[in-house]
Amino acid sequence: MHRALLLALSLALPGFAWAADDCSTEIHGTDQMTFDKSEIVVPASCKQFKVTLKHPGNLPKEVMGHNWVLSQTADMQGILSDGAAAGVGSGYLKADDSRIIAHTRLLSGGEEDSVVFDTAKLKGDGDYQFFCSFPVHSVLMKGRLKFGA
Ligand code: CU1
Repeated sequence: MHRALLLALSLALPGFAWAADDCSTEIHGTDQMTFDKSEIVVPASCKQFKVTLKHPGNLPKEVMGHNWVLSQTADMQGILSDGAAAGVGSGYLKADDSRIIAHTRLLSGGEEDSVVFDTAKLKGDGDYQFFCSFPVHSVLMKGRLKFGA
């Protein structure tokens, strides 16, 4: 194969599966205790979806840590209560919490993390929230996730 074509393919392929149907998104959590998105729409054509959380702030996770957690809206308060009890060392999430559909790790300023989850876990008529499980942050740091819209 032609060398330039090989190079072009190798550059294009790693991101291809995500780029084709926009099966990924990026969200920022800040030192101001906010997310920069209040809604995420997962296209029905996506078998998997990737969320990349970035924390462009400067504060350590013990002070202003952020994660991105996805669950059914009805499960959110229980996950938050158990997460607060689990503490910062556990990323403010109970270990192996089956109510959590997907989550990143808890980030300090300057860090980022990604999570990929199967959209088979979502229903088109489901009611889903994403949020940060650091205590109290979810008052501001939450939003809706819709599947198949
Ligand atoms: Cu947070």
